[in-house]
Amino acid sequence: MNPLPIGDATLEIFTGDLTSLEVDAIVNAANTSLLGGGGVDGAIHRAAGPGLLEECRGLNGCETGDAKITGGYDLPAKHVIHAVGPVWYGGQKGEAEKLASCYRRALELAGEHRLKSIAFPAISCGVYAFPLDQAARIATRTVAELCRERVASVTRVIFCCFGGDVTKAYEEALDELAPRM
Ligand code: AR6
Repeated sequence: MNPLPIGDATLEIFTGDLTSLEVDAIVNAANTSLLGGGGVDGAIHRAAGPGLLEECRGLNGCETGDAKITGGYDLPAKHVIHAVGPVWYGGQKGEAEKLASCYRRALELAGEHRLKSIAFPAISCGVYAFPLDQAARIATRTVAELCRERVASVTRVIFCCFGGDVTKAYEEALDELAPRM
């Protein structure tokens, strides 16, 4: 699938490991403690080395729907933006708004640090059990809105998909989006 141009940015899909990407920031699907965990969070901490956990200890955690930024340490990415997605409780507990807020806050932080390239995992789509198709639509729409309004500083947004089912959901979400942009 070709990158989708929106505003000053392009949105693209990459299938593979987020920790391999040489970008200004990768986004972590963290928990409120910001002290590590499994899934992509575990992979990021393993690849970044102990300096990342050390910096995270000083951040005092993070609320659901919010994000905080650190260095990238041993990662090829310069920064890590730790976003805390919602746990899926069935959809009536503000899950969609909180997930959109993660993407918005991550792009705002990228803007404050004048970052140009950013890569997101499918936040909340693993352990937190957010339905994949809905999450992919929220992720792509929220990012596209900020890029279209030229609120975001980034020129390259990568949706990093770990596995074919995730890639398919994002391809469909971007397909839905394309005619409206
Ligand atoms: N690169 C890209 N994506 C990955 C990678 C990777 N190396 N590894 C997993 N994914 P999850 P959540 C995908 O569970 O649902 C942690 O313990 C994975 O396939 O990592 O937001 C935290 O500490 C899925 O599509 O995050 C929290 O406690 C997506 O990343 C909790 O899990 C998100 O899955 C957060 O749960």
